[in-house]
Amino acid sequence: MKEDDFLGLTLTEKILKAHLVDGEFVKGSEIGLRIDQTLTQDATGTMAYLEFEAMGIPRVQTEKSVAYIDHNTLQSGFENADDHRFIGSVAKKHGIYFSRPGNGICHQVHLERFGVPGKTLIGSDSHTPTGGGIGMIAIGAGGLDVAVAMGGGAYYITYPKIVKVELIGKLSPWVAAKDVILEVLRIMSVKGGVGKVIEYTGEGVKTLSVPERATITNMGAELGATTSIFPSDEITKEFLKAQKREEVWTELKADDDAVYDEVIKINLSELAPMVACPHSPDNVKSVNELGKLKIDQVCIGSCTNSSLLDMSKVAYILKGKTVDPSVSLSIAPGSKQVLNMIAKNGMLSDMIDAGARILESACGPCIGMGQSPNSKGVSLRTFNRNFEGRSGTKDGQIYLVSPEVAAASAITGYLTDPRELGDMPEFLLPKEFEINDNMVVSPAPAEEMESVDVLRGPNIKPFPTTKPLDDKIECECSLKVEDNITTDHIMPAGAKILPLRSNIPAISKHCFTVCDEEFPARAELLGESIIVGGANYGQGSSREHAALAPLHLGVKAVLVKSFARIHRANLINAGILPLTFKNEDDYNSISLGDRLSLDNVIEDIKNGGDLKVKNLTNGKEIMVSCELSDRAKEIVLAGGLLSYTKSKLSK
Ligand code: MIC
Ligand code: SF4
Repeated sequence: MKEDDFLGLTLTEKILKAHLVDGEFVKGSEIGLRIDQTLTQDATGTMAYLEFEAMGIPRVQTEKSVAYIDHNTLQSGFENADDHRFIGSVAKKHGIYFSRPGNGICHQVHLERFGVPGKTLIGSDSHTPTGGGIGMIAIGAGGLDVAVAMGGGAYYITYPKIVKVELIGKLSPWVAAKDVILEVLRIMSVKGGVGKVIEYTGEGVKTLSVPERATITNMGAELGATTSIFPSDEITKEFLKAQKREEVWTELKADDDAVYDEVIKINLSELAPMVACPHSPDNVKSVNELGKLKIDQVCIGSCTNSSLLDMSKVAYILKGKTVDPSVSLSIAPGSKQVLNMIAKNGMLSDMIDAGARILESACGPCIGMGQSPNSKGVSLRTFNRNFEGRSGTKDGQIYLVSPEVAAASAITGYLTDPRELGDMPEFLLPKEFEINDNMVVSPAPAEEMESVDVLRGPNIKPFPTTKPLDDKIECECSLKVEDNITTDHIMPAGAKILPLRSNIPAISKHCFTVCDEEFPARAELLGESIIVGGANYGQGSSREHAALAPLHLGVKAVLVKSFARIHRANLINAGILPLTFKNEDDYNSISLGDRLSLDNVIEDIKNGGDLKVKNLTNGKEIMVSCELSDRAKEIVLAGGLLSYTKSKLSK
């Protein structure tokens, strides 16, 4: 490609252009991208690999695909261990690197060891945009999309709007990268990023290290954004050099005359420590506004804030102190590299001395795998999500904060502004990280692939079957829900349910039980049904189980005011119709139990997606929309992406 093809472009456009394999560069239209790298984690990975196997492609076609084990590491039964073994064996057979349990959280490890500036990465986890911290276009996707990309297929997104977040100034002592992204969330809200890429620019960028940038791009997922990205500059180069990977560095930035769809300016010098209050990451207030909130628990870790830099700050604050007797403090360093380095430099000992409960390098409490707070417990967490019930305690009060706020508060027993700690030393990244990739297993060489056995446990059930779209749908509304329904509502996680991720019939019994205990039984009894919801339906995680469980329960269509990006794609991939109200007020015209009917579905979808829904219970007729790209139409008509891909491959 010629240099001057790139004049006047944003960084996002440059990378998208270099990877465009289908479609045109028109805002709002669908484009297909060549994917250089993929990642999976275990909670979504078993399904992704079952789907990959079903496509019948012997070896991954990407430059690098990595399978991580980091979510379901609490092995309270055989299920999770079986899943780990399955993923390890399938990875070996099909050309995928396998990051063993204990090696760390996928996003942290991928940033350290595998990410490459300017490359595209999709991951079966919504926080894949962490890679934007080193200038990747890194996007969270459903497992099936990742399986297709592993097979060499394109990944499709809506050509996004690009938001410039111009950073000026410099963070004050004890104010953190977490406070930057909380400020962006305060400004934009959890649905403000849908259909957009957030691109960080401005002189303030060079004051932020790679781990700080990665905290910001990681939690951009909570904006609903397609992804977030920082330029790849000298700071990126230093980070990669310290990881002994300098050779993968290239300089990447937007052109000076790049044109953006929206501009937001943030003066880093003016920010103060912030908190996202229960139960939404955009419910942001300053620490001072909240005052001396009494706390019961502090959890430090997760893919947002578990880097060596974060741990250094925490260790400094805890050194020589004792965790307040009324508080339980847990710390999960993000990777084996981080844990090993703090073990060697004495920081781990400072944490242990202070009374911290050290957890393995994994997602842990972030996904409700242990450390659920006490009843009505107030828990400060350095994580990225505080949805109701996600911690495992239904009435738990979860506040999201920076590691600095978390550590300072663990000592005092109440929400504390870390600026009260006085002068802050300069925290620097090491010139060299400790490198030892012995927990990453290489795939078998091509000539030995055949002989690798895939090891399947009894809990691993096949991908659910789908059938081509029916021309007439007539069924009841089996559930009516409000705005901002998260995938944690649709398909809850936590220690009890996560082990069922490889078993759709079993996990479906927990579908939507947070909102309505009776839903799974009711839907199953009805055989076929429609779910009705509000705005931003399906926000949060990438789990395709939030589409596969409804599919198993016979849900034919989901009719809402608006959808979150990944979940809408997952519904299409599962062959479930994603419908939106033409007039949002019509939401009020449907009640639970109403019988709904749609005729001429196939023709209407083919002709642009305006469909009439007759409410046979109250006689009302409303118009709904199912606007799909040509490719998405074919997928829905075929009964989902797997059937569509299989039929394409067989041709
Ligand atoms: C999450 O943070 O919600 C998860 C668990 O990482 C999910 C993936 C999953 O449900 O397995 C995500 O963010 O995509
Ligand atoms: Fe794991 Fe939490 Fe990050 Fe999801 S958000 S990948 S559960 S650490």
